[in-house]
This record gives sequence, C-alpha cells and structure tokens, in this order.
Amino acid sequence: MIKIKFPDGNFKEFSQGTTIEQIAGSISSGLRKQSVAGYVNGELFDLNRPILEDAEIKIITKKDQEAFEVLNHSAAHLLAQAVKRIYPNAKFGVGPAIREGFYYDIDAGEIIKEEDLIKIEKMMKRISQEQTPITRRELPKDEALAFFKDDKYKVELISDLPEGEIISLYTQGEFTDLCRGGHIGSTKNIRFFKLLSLAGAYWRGDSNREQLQRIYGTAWFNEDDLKRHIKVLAERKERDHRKLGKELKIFELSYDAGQGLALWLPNGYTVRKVLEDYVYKLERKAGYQHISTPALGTKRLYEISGHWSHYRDNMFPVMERDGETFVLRPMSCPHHMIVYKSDLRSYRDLPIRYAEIVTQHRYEASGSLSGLERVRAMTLTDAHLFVREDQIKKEVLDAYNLILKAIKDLELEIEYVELALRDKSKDKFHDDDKLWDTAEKLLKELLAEENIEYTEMKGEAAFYGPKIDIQVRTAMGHVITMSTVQLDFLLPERFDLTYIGSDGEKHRPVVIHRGLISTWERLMSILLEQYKGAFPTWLAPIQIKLIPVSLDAHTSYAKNLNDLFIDYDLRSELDLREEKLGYKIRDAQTNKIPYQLVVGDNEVGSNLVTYRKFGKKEQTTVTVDEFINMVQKEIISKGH
Ligand code: TSB
Ligand code: ZN
Repeated sequence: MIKIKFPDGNFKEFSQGTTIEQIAGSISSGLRKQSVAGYVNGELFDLNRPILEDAEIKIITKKDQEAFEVLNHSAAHLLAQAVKRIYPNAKFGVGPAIREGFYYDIDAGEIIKEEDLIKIEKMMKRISQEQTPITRRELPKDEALAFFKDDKYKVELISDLPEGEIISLYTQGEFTDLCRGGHIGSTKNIRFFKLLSLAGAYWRGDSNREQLQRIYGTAWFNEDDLKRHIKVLAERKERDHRKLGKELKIFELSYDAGQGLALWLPNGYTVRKVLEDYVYKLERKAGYQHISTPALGTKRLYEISGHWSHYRDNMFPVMERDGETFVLRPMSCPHHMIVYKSDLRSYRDLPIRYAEIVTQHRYEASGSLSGLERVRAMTLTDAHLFVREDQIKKEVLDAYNLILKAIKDLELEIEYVELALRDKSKDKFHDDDKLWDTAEKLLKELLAEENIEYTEMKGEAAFYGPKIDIQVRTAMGHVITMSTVQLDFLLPERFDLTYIGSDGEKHRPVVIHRGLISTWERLMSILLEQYKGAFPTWLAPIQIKLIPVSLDAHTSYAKNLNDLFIDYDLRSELDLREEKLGYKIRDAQTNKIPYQLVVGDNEVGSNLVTYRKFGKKEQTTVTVDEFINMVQKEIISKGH
C-alpha cells in the first residue's frame, strides 16, 4: 500500500501502482470524468501512470489551466500517429501544445497538401474511437537512441539530452513517440478537435536545416468549446491583414518581385503618405529634426558599429564595386552617428533628436515572413537621440510618451510593454558587463518610477543595448513589436562621439534609438487588423465616394461636388462606371469608404447632399457647406 496526501491535507491509502484516474474515481465518478492528469510530488503524471510510492498529489481537472495543454499535447501525438498510418515513411520533429492548440513538425517523405488535412483528421477520429491506451515507459539514453534509429530528428533530439538522463517514451497502439508527458490516458479522451492549417517550419528553427511541414490543430473537452473556438478563428481570419490588404487593394506581394518585398498600391500608399505627414508634424512639435541618409553604406561603416559582427546574419550579402564593399543597410543608426559627427557639439546643443523615415533591408528567414507584418524591405519611423547622461531619463520618457500619443491617435490597442534585456550566455550581444548593467538598471528604474507595468524578456535586447518594446497582438494571435525605445552606450563609443561639456572637456553622449510606430509595413498590418479594414476618416484612402443616380442626368453636378471636395483637401472620388446604382453603393461599402453620397434629382441645383456613413443604415441630408465642415472637423479630430 502507498499513502496519498491530498491538497486539503488528508491522507488515504491505495494499493501500489494506483493511478490518478483511479484515485479520482475513488472520490467520485464525476471527478474521474473531469480528471485529465495530476501532479505527483510536483511532477506531471498521466492519468494512467502508476504511482509507486507515497506521494502528495493534485488532480488536474478540465477546468484547470494545465488541462488544455495536456489535452492538446496528446492531440499532437494523435496527429502524428494518424500521419504515420497514412505516410508510413513519415519522420517527426517536435509536437508541442501551444496557447490555443497544438502543432507537429513533420517530414512525411512527400508533400502534405492542405486538402490532405481532411483525411488525416478522419484518421485521428478513427484512432480516437479505437480507444487505445496511451502508456509511458522509460529507457536509458542508449536504448532510446537504438529505438529511434530510423528517425534522424528524434536521434538528434535524444543525442542532445544529458548523459544518464532517463528518457520517457509514450506508446499508443503501433505508435511510439519520444516525450516528457503528461498525457491523457487514452486516445478515447481526445474527441473534439480540428486540424487548422499547414505551414513550413525549419528543423530547430534554423533556416540552414531541413524544411519540415507544420500541421496546426486545436483540441477541446467538449463540442461547444470547439465550435466556439472555430468561430473565433473564422472571425480572426476576416480580420487577417493579408486578406483585407488584398480586398482593399492596399499592397501586393509577388514571388517575382521577391519574397517579403511588398509593393504599395495606390490605396495603401495614400494611407502611408497621410501617416508620414502626421509623423513629421508630431516630431517637429516634439523638437525632432529630420534628415535623410542613403539605403546603401560601406561594409566598413557596419564594422565600426558592430552590426557586422553581431547582425550580419540579418543582412543581405555584400556588393563589390571599384574595390569598395557595400551593404544594404539593415538599420540607420551608423549613418545617424556620422551625421552627429559632422559638427562640433557642445553640452548646450544636446539633446539632438534626428528623425528619419528610413528604408532598410533585413534578411529575415523566408519561413518567418508573413504578409506585411514581417518583411525584408521596410521603412521605419526611426529616430536617434543624442543626449547627455543627465538627460537620459527625461528623453527616454518623452520618447515613450510621444509613442503613446501616436498610438492613442491611431486608436491602437497595446497588448503589453516589454523590457528586453541581454542574455549573457549568448554571443549576439556586445560584451561589456558594465555598459549593460548601467543601461538595464536605468530603464528598470525609469519604468518603476513611472509606474509602467512591464514584462521582462531575457535575450530580446538589441546587440547594442536594452529596449522598452510596445507589443501588440495580431489577428493570428501572435505578439509583435510595434514601438521601441532603446538605450545605447555602445555606438557612441564605437564612433567616438563627443561633445564639449561646461567644464571645457570632451564627454561622451548617450544614444537613444526610437521606433515611433514601427515600419509602414508592420504598422499597416496592425492598422488593417485592428480597424478591420475600416480606416477612420483622416486615414481612409478614399474619404468620399460620389455616386450619380443617372449618369446622364447627374454626372455634371456630381463632378462639381467632387472638384469642390478636392479643393477642400478631401479625398473624394466619382463612380462613373456603367454599373447599377445598387452595385455601386454596395461596392463603396465593401471598400469601407467613410462617406457614400448618392447624387440624384433632389441634390442637383439644391446645394444639398445626402450621405450615408460607413457602417450606418440611415441617410442624412445636409447643405454642402455643412457636409464639408463636418468632414473637416472629423479629420482634424481624427474621429470616425
Ligand atoms: C529603432 N536601430 C533601431 C531603431 O533606431 C532598430 O532598428 N530597432 S529594431 O531592430 O527593433 O527595429 C525597429 C522596429 O522595426 C521594430 O520595433 C519593429 O516594429 C520593426 N521591424 C523590425 N523588423 C521588421 C520586419 N522584418 N518587418 C517589418 N517591421 C519590422
Ligand atoms: Zn537605431
């Protein structure tokens, strides 16, 4: 017999080898049905793993956070088993549970297509109905290696584990997988699931290694929850910027133009231009000066800055001409350092704030590219601030607040603020403990003083210093960086930047890197998703669409109105296509144009317009002056 201690402090005796499922059942059949796994002396145990000694346990039920993970992890194994039945040569990478489901990275020996997911899912259903127990077994490393000798991925994973480690294997029917656990006892407990999508994934996230196929899915404890989740996913898909960008003719990506090299269409470019004017004014008011520097620089420039040793993997290869070596810049900081050096600086000149809308190129892994969200050519709302040490906190805070203002004007939702720190064990960061400690301490102090809540992320810093990153969540559910303020003691040293202090001596300034509202590319992806494609009037590519009821009778009056609106700097357009009126109205709505004006007999010669606002049913008639006034006010207030 073994003694089991429950969370409430009570003890009970069970025979040796009893399981979480049996213990739950001994309490009530309801609890047995609700149980998913358990903690045994702090270790995650499967429902059916025998408990061999006295233990303190906690039963995980369907309501607990961990339950979803256990279920989805088991669903990943179920997926792998189904794939192996259909593709006998399949080999498997990793298959974890994730926030909203699971995935498995697979080398099926042939290409799995989107439509194959249906038959894989069917096979999963069948295996679930077979009600096969999922059992655990432990092997020493050499035996585990022998067991998986035909699967090079598993061999690599096992080889990386420390010597002497006990390796656990999970078997369900004919299928065995390397896995830490815990699992859900039997395939019969995985009933409500769906395979969602297929993507490419490099083995171990390394673009130089094999490309596998990643199948995503999601599993739930009951049908209602699964249905609800599928509905959420469908709504999200509607919000996906790649879909909206196509429908609203914002941007184009073409394999011939190059992966991750986005082309801005007239509608997209209009929004971008409005935003550019907005950023320019905002920065002028905040004391920034604008400069312009080239997209090409010498390799030497990036050797000085340290990009060459720490950031080269993210750069496109070098170009040689006339004995000189050039690179496409991945960042503008080195150029801005040179601009600072173009003159003698005194302590009275500081802070100097150089802003530039910077086009830069980064060699992002092809598997990581995603619509406009992660691209290879991007234009950043960038700035570098050159400050004295006594100005650091104020300037970081002002930059942060300017970002908040822009985010508020754009009505964007922040997911959280992240403090990105160095990971000392990684060599992608420059190596000077003192500089890092000073910079990290300063940012932490500032965030604490200002009561800004944040999450720390080790290893996410820039190579030259720590960052405060403002994170947003995309429609597809992942979190990306929108805005950033970065503290840098390194580049001023590398470029030997100085200013003359009040003591007449040379001093070193500090650099603050600031990304205001990301790159136009990423910002557009966020705007499309958060607005669901319906831009507020000040940003809308077309603000007013004029639709004559009859082309013969009403075009000339509609044209007069259109000219007038354009004179008032409103983005107005006439729809003179030979199409039915109903079609044109629907089209203006599909394109989410803020004001649709139908021009008919009532309007001609009356000095009146009748408009319908996007998203509203009713039509309103006002004088032309009133209409222009109203729209102008709305634009100035950045309203809808
Ligand atoms: C802020 N040197 C600093 C600059 O001075 C810098 O480049 N920082 S960065 O590397 O963090 O990039 C700035 C911003 O660019 C990020 O916060 C992110 O919003 C955006 N960005 C980065 N990579 C990509 C990409 N591949 N596609 C689109 N936008 C990107
Ligand atoms: Zn920079």
